Amino acid sequence: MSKSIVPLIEERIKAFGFDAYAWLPLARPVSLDHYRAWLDCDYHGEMKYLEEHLHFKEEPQRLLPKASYALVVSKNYYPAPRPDPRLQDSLSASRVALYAQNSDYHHWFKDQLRDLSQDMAALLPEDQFLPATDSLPILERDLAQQAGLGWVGKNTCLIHPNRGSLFFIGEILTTWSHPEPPELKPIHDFCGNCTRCLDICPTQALVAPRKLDARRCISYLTIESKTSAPIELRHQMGDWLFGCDLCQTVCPWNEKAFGPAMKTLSISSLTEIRDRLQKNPEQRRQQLSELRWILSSSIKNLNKFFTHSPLSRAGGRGLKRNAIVVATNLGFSELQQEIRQAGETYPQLTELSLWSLKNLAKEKVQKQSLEK
Ligand code: B12
Ligand code: SF4
Ligand code: SF4
Repeated sequence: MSKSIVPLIEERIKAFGFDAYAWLPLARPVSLDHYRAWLDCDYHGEMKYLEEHLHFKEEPQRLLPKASYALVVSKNYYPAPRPDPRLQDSLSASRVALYAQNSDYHHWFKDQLRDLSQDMAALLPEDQFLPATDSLPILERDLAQQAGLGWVGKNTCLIHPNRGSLFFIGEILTTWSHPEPPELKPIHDFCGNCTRCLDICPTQALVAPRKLDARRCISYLTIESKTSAPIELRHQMGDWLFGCDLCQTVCPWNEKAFGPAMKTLSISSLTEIRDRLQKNPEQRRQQLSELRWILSSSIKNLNKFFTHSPLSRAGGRGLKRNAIVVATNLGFSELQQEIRQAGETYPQLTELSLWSLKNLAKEKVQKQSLEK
C-alpha cells in the first residue's frame, strides 16, 4: 500500500471535526477479564444482551473478518454540539443527563462515522470499513483507552486530562492496515487518591473503583431497566428524570475542562434541591408542569414526541415511571391524581404509583403537623 494515501485519509478524518482520534492495531481487549468478572457478579441486571456480546468483544474480527485496525474517535457532548430544541422547550426544568440534551448520537454521530467510512472506502476500494458507536458489541472504553484517548477513571468513564470525560466514543473497524502505524501513547491514570465520584454516587452504584453495579446506577434505572427501581433506591434517585451525570460532573478533570458550571450540575442532596425549589417558585411551577405533561400524555404521544431523542430509549412508560419517582422525591402532592391515574392505567406502574401516593400522603401529614 502506498504511503501517499495516508494524508488523504487524515484530511477526510479531520473534515469531520472530531475532538480526538487515533489509529490502533485491533487486538484482544486488555480488560476482558474485568468484563467477565462483571458479568459473573450479575452487575448487568436486565441487560442480558451484554452476556451474548462477550463472544464478539473478545475477538472483534468476529464482527469484521480480517479486521486489522481501528480508528477510534471521541466527540464531546458538552457543551451540547447538537442541542435538541424539544428538550429546551418541554423539559427545561427537569434533570436530564447532559448527553441526552442533544439529539440522539446513535443517529448523527453514527452517520458521521458512516460517511467517513464511505469516504475511506472510496480511497481504498479493496478494503472494508465498519462504523459503530454504542451500536456493536465492542468494548469501546477499552479500545479508546488503548488508543490513548483517555484513562479509565474510578467512575468507569474514559477521561482525558484536557477534555474531561463528557464525550462519546465511536470507531471504525477496518481490514486496511495502516502503513505508518502511529506510536501508541496510553494516557497515565490521573485519579490518584481522589474518591469524589465514589463519594457522591447517591445509590452507591460504584461498589469499588472502576466497578459499577449497573443495577444500582440511576442511569440504568431510568433508561435501560424495564421495571421499577427497588424501593430502597427510589428516594436516592433524587430528581433525575433521565440518566445521571453526578460521578462525572464532580470529577476534577471535568471541572478543569468545563469550569464552575460543573459545581451547579453536581448538586445531589435532596434537601438542597428542595430548598432551591422553594426559593424559586417559577422553577418549581415549571418542573411540576413538565412532570404533569409526562404523566398525563399517552404513551403513544410521548413515544412520538421523543422520536430520535435519546429519551426514546426509556419509552413513554419508562418516562412516566421516572416522573413518578421524581414527583415523589420532590414532594409534588399536586400530581397525586395523575400518579393514581397512571397506576390504574398501566399495571406495570401500579405498585410504584401506590408507593408514591403513600409517600406523598405521609409527607402531607408531616407538613400539616409542623404547621400546627
Ligand atoms: C452498558 C452500558 C452502560 C451501563 C453500564 C455502565 C458501566 N459502567 O458498566 C449503564 C446503563 C449504567 C451506562 C451508563 C452510562 N453510560 Co454507558 N454504555 C454501556 C455500553 C453499551 C457497554 C458498557 C459495558 O460493557 N459495561 C460493562 C463494563 C464492565 O465495561 P466498561 O464500562 O466498558 O468498562 C471497561 C473498562 O472500564 C475496563 N477497565 C476497568 N479498569 C480498567 C483499566 C484499564 C487500564 C483498561 C484499559 C480498562 C479497564 O473494563 C471494562 C470491561 O472491559 C457502552 C458502549 C460500549 N459498546 O462499550 C456505553 C458507554 C460506556 N456509555 C457511555 C455513557 C456516555 C454513559 C453515561 C454517561 C450516560 C448517562 N449520563 O446516563 C452513563 C455513565 C455511568 C458510568 N459511570 O459508567 C459512553 C462512555 C463514554 C466515556 N467517556 O466513557 C459509552 C462508551 C457509549 C459511547 N459510545 O459513547 N452505560
Ligand atoms: S451515573 Fe449516577 S448513579 Fe450511576 S454511578 Fe454515576 S453517580 Fe452513581
Ligand atoms: S472523580 Fe476523582 S476518582 Fe473519580 S474519576 Fe474523577 S479523578 Fe478519578
